[in-house]
Amino acid sequence: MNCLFCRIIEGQIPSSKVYEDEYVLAFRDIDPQAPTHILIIPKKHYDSVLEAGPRIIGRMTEVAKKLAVSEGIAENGFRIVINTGEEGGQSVKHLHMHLLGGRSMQWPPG
Ligand code: DGP
Repeated sequence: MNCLFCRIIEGQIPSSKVYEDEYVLAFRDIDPQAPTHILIIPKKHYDSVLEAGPRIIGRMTEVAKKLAVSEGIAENGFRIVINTGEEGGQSVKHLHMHLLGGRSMQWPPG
């Protein structure tokens, strides 16, 4: 299996897991861009959000919301990001949602 995040799902690469169910895995980003930086990924491989349907996107979003509360970033605010494609800054070709919080965010993003 060539996909990095599929290997994390299979346990072949260690990760700091914060949530797991039948469909979704969430773990801390190896290169955090904020005090809380969690990646939420589907267990089924999709190259990007372009391939994924509303059910899995909805599940991932619900997990992100729950984690925002449990991480203590819901009240002050947080950001959910899905980088897509080259110009979107997607470096890992397995759909993932970034949950970022714990600091003030800038807009527009770089
Ligand atoms: P993106 O640039 O949107 O494709 O985000 C990919 C993210 O994945 C990036 O923030 C760094 C993170 N990442 C890359 N390799 C690993 C890894 O082996 N473990 C973990 N936990 N995160 C990783």
